[in-house]
Amino acid sequence: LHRLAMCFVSSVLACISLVHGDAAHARPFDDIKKDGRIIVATEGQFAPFNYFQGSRLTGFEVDIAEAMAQRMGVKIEWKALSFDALLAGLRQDRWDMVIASHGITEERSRAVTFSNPHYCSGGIIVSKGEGVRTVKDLSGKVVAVQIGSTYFDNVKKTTEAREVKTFPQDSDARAALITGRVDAWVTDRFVAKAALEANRASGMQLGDMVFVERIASAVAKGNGSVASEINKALAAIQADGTYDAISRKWFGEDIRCK
Ligand code: LYS
Repeated sequence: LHRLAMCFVSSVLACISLVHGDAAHARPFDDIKKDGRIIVATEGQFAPFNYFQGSRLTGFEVDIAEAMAQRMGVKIEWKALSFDALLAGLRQDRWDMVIASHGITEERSRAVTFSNPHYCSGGIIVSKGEGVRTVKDLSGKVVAVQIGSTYFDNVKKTTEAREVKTFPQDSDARAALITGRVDAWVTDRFVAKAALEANRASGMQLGDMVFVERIASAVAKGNGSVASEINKALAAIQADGTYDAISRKWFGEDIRCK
């Protein structure tokens, strides 16, 4: 709406560039603070980090973001979108921040600015029955992963899997394993643990970790004022016990990077 209003008061040329996104620039923290609300995008399909309980968005990252926003003195307006749309939307200035379990990678760092990590984790092998536990065991096997994830890149890079099948959502990759369409599923180790607990009859079991990663929220490339407010808020909730309490509530342990 704001951008549309800008169109009316600015020249035709400026208007065209706004519509095409050339002139789109991320809101600095001062603007967000004045507005009183920060627009935060997540996926909502990655329990227990961000997911829907009925129509309610919940999860560890939702709680962490809410606690950080409280520290920053702003309210969150949540958006839930498919994983592959999230970082691209920062560039188009569609939201101020993304928190959706993104691992910090070189490639992503070229497109967005990451805050400090809010947890450390990694990809783990999940299989059914014996025999598929280690990276070596994945040789010649069919592995399911979510599209656009670090699981895809790392399974490609470190294993000799015969095929890496991609799925729009991580839960689709899980379903492929449960129904026996693939030999293994590689996902976040905390997601895997929760999935095992929720599907005890499925016969799924945990294997080895494939890689480790630091998970952070992201802002538009170069939006330093928002990144530094996020870092300050994260440090504050990690110092005052808030982070620890949220982490224990979801995982029974503190999952911050050590
Ligand atoms: N941590 C992984 C990544 O950075 C997975 C996130 C997937 C969320 N559904 O790609």
